[in-house]
Amino acid sequence: MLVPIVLASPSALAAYHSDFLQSGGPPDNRIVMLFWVFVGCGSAVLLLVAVLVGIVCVRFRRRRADEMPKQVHGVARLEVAWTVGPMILLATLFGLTLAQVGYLRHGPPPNSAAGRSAVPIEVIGRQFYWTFVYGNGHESLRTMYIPAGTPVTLATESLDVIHGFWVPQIGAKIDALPGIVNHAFVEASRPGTFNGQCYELCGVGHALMLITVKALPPAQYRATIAKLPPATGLPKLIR
Ligand SMILES: [Cu+2]
Repeated sequence: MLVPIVLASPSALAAYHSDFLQSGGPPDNRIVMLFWVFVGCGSAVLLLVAVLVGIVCVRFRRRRADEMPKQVHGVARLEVAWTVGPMILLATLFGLTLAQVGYLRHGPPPNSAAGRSAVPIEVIGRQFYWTFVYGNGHESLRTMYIPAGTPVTLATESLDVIHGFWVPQIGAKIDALPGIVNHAFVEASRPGTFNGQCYELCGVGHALMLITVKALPPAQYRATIAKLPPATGLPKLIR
C-alpha cells in the first residue's frame, strides 16, 4: 500500500525542532546527566591543558638569541601521569555510560512496580513513514500515542531498509532493521507532544519521515488507542 508523502514546508519542519536537553522524561534525564558529565570532564581537561601550555610558554621561553634549552631524556613521573590520568578518566566515563545502557534499552527491571506497569508498543518503519501497533492490536501512522508517566517498551522492525527511531526528549536512539527486532524504552513524565525523526538515511523521503509522540493521561491514552483502526498485514513483534 502506498501512502502519499505529504510535502512539508520548511516552517512545518522547523516546528519539529527537538532539544534533548529539555528532557521530557526519565530516560532523557540520564542522557542529559551523561552529556553534562562529559562536557564537564572535557572542559576541565581543555582548561588544564591550556593553562599548562600557557605556563610552559612563559616559564620556558627563550630569553637570549643563543640560549639552548636543557636537554632531557624522558621524565618517568610525568609520562606515567599523562598515561594513567586519561586512562582513569576514560574508564570512569566508559563505566558511567555502560551503567546506563541496560536501563536505556529495557527500562526499569521487569519485576519492579514500574517495570510491571510498562506498556509495549511495536514500531514498524518503512519508506517513508512509521506505523505504531498497540497491545490491543490497533495501529496509528506517524503519530505514536503513549501514556504519560508510564514506561513504554518499544519493539522496532523495518519492512524495507534500515530506519532509525529517535525522539530525543523521551529516550535513546534505536535502529529499525528489516528482519531483526530491536528493543528500546521511552517515557514521558508529563502529557505533551514530542518530536522526532528517522535518523538513518533511508531514501528520497528520509527528511519527511517524521515522528510525533503524543503523551496523554493514561485514561485518555486507553480511550484514544481503542478508537484507532485494527492493524492488518503487519509482522507481530510482541502481540
Ligand atoms: Cu527512515
